[in-house]
Amino acid sequence: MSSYLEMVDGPAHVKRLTLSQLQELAGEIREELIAELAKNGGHLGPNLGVVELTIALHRVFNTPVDKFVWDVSHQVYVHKILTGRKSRFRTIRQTGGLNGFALRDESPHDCYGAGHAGTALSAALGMAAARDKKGTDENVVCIFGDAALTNGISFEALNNIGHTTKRFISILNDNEWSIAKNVGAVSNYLNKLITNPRYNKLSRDFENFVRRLPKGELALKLAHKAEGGFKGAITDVGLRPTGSLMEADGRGGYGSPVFFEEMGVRYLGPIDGHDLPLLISTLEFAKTCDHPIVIHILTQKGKGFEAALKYPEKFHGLGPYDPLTGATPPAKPGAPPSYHEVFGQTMVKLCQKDNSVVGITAAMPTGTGLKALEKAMPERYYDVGIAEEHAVLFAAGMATMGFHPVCAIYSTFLQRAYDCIIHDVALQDLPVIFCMDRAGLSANDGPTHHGLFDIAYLRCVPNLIAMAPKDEDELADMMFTATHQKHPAFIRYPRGPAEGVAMKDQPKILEIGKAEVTRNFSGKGGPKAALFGLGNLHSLALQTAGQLAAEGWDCAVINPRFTKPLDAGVTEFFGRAAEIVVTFEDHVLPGGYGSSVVEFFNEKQIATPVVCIAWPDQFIEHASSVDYLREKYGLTAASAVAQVKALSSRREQQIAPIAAQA
Ligand SMILES: Cc1ncc(C[n+]2csc(CCOP(=O)(O)OP(=O)(O)O)c2C)c(N)n1
Repeated sequence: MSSYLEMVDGPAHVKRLTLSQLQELAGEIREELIAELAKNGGHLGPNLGVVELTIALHRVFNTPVDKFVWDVSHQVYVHKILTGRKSRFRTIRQTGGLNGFALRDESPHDCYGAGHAGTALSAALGMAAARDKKGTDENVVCIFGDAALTNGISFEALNNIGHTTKRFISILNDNEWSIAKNVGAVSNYLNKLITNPRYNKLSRDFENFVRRLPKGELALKLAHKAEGGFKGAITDVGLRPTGSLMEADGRGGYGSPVFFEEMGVRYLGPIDGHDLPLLISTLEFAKTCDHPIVIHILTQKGKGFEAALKYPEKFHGLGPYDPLTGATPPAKPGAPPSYHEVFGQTMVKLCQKDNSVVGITAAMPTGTGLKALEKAMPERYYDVGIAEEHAVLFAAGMATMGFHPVCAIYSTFLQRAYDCIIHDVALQDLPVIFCMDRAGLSANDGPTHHGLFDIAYLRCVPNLIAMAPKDEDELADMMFTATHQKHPAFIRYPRGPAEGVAMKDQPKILEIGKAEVTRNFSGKGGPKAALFGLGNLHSLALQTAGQLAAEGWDCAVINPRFTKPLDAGVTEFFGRAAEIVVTFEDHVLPGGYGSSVVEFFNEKQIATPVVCIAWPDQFIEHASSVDYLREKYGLTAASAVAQVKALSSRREQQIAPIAAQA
């Protein structure tokens, strides 16, 4: 760490540095981000883009009294460094370390936690309304990206701002990228705004506007003192030539800020989001406004790191990399493919054979693997923006017209679209297919990103089929099976590498609601245990069976395949045949697969005790690895064996006195 960064440990220190010292601080923070994140990865690009903005915010405002609400909040690393967490920065996203997102219980400077997109405008507006009600004076500042504006909730908030408060500062951080390139009409609109050649006029309007307001002269003086002043900076950035008039918006016209203004939000910008003096002046001015305001800033995702500028999608969020070149370690030879790769390849295969299949992503082409379809068959691929509810309704519409739309949405993000699943897909019994990646833990990201609730939230919904493959070959079978259904079908699978099994050339159709017995009782004696290992925890069930067998147990292992409908025949047979049943699932205990087995036993009056290996009823923190968290929370073979043995000896003790009485 070098000089200014060494000195700064809280917002008060930021306020003491001169402008040129702050500019040096920005450079040092960039170096720190690049060097530290190289070790364990993180959201490098978004954070490099907001260095000046974050410094300016802390220079002008006063957290924790003033409130910063960050959308997604993957871009809060600089904010963490400037709010007393610098010494722990190297622990970010690691076991016991700082979380990678804003977290209310991590610091009073994190007034609002997030991890999902589109939440900031609404939450900040709620805070502003609460402040107005209480009659206090703090500033509420909402920072949201251009892609957050593809999300419905953001629009719901915009619709409401003008009616709700007179004091609301929002900053639209426009870097033209979501994780992938931002898509859709809003993105085009923002592009039209920033390429509008009438910025000189706008800047004059802005000056007049500023002059009329209290402290306006001061704000202008500050602005003009800043390098280039408003006009110069706006001209430099706002008029970045992108080509001919026709190219600017594709239709020969330019955008105007009327959209925001009609929503009752005063629009300022676009301004250079890396011009620290200009940012400071503009924020100073915003503080004086007695009407809601949006400041449109232009930033570069990955600024200061060549590789990140060149590959903004890769550097949005990534694992370890070389801090000089940005190179990432090559895949280990012979390593199994990841589930999302298998999903992507299978989508291409299915689409090639079946004209009714299309793929839909909500701004996650690479993460979900659907990019493979975009490359191979772009006409069968839809990126609808960060808009999960819309994605599901859009799919429902297509399904009414004979298509089999596949919504590739992470388990955690699908939570957004729950009503659409019930009201629009399941109630109308439409054959929409949901491929839920990241079902299970997303260890480094933590609780906002773990996909641990989907079995529970889907199990209670009529009409649907829900599956979990034990390996990648079964994932392909399940996808193929889903395309032959007349009902909604959901497939959950985890983040990361698959099992490394051989894939059949052609997937096969699975019988709905049929489990697979992968290891039967040996019949050689010993107490019997039936282990039901769902999805990626099937291998844990096999491992547990091995350990129990070594201690004299006779174990059967079942791959349930379906969490809805359950295989009644197999579940009843093994439930009655075994002395103990164990269920394994990468999901929370309440309402999960194990719960469904217990309910089923109750219904059938099967008295066999059930040990449920699942995540406990609490939000699971982030950590360096899945293995660490599994160990901590008992999702291991050793824990399963111990629970089986403890239950078995309790039962023996209960039975013994009864036998003695007899
Ligand atoms: C509901 C939801 N869907 C998808 C995501 C995945 N996601 C995280 S960041 C991001 C892009 C955000 O882009 P933008 O808001 O423009 O911010 P930037 O990263 O460009 O600063 C996406 C799609 C999410 N966090 N939440």
